[in-house]
Amino acid sequence: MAHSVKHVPVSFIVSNCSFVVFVWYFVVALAVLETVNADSVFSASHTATVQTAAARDLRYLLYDVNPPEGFNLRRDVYIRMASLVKTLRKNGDDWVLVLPPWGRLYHWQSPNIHQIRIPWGEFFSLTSLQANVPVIEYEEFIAENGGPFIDQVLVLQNYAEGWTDGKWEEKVDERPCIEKLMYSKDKQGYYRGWFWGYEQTRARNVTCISAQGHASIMAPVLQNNITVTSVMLDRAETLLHDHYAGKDYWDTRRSMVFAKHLRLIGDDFRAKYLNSTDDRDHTVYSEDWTRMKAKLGSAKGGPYLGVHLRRKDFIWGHREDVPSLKGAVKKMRSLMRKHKLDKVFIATDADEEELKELKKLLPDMVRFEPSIEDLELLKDGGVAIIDQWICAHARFFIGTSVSTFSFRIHEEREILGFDPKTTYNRFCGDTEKECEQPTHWKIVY
Ligand SMILES: Nc1nc2c(ncn2[C@@H]2O[C@H](COP(=O)(O)OP(=O)(O)O)[C@@H](O)[C@H]2O)c(=O)[nH]1
Ligand SMILES: [Mg+2]
Repeated sequence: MAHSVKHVPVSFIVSNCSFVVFVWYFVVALAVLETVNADSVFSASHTATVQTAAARDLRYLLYDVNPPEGFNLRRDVYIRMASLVKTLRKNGDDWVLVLPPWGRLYHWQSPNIHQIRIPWGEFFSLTSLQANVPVIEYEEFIAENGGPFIDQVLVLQNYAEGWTDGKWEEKVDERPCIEKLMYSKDKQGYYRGWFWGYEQTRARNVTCISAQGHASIMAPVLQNNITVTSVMLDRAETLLHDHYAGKDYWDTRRSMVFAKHLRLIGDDFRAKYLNSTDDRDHTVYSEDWTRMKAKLGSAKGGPYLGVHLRRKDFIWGHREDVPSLKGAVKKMRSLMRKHKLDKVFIATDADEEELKELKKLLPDMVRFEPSIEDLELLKDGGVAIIDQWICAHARFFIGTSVSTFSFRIHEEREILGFDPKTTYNRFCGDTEKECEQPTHWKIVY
């Protein structure tokens, strides 16, 4: 729980600084003039429909996340949705989670490459995901479902009135939409909107739901108040983790194995430029995540310092907890001395100007820099994963304060069995007084 709260400032900063995203949002909002006039999904007629069939009905849960959110918060939301699907499956119907195609992410700015409608299989191992909870790609859903139709979209939102009497309680209610709806009715009466770039996709119904609580709070609504086959939760990040860092969280997290081709590229790079191999570094990975149970402290890691240096929107806000480049380099040099490492691998989203400065300050730094051809193949998401994979194999790692990109590296290192002292480290701001270090979240197997 404490951890989910920590995410809040990140989204806040992203939402405020992503001017381009803001403008885009505005344009879309203007285009959407229709207000929702939907059947009440909470109406008595729905509730009265008792399921009598013995066979479990096949049902689909789709979801999407607030557009400005980045890749790694989206990975976190997947964990929440997987948890909800597990709850739903325990209670009745045969629910399947439909993976929202990747694309249109604000940070994926490489020019001239096609980055939309990307299936999860390009970034993650589908068989690994499936060993945790039934999932299918969106295009499979279209095929199985007999067309690009989603029966019901539920747009999740907070409560307009906030917490009543300053008291937190879990609740969910159908409410009027607070924000302007991002869906509009077409001539046939279907709802059109952003469905991951699939322009033929439409929804039969759209309703707003105020929800305050953990993901499985939606289970009774999906089971009792809604009887249609496919339901999409939009703004799914509104829901919190059922149990952050509990067994179910870690099962899902461990199942999010990176696609093999990305791991192989990362491994080749480690061998070639960082003198790092799994055998020597005790980071042997099992293809089957259910059998991966490395002892804490067993991984040694390659002879390099791994760094995640988050810039862009993290420095635009002049945040106190993010260092200057000079400050960061000073810290890197001191860590290299302390741990007797003569190589440093840097993953960063720094712009060209900052990169130039960084190279001047630290001429020996190693970075993964794909050619244009490689980038077309891997896309920005694949490059980010390779960066994370290489950082995850370093003898010592230091990341950036409250970056979900860094958090996902922590988890990867925890899975590989690193000593927590080598993982839960972050840069301090140049003038930051209390520089609290990241929390160690232990795997529950
Ligand atoms: N390749 C690469 N991309 C990065 C790096 N840091 C940030 N990014 C990009 O910027 C995005 C940051 O958003 P997000 O994943 O939500 O992480 P957060 O904003 O740091 O919490 C990532 O998804 C990447 O696209 C990095 O070190 N390497
Ligand atoms: Mg982000």
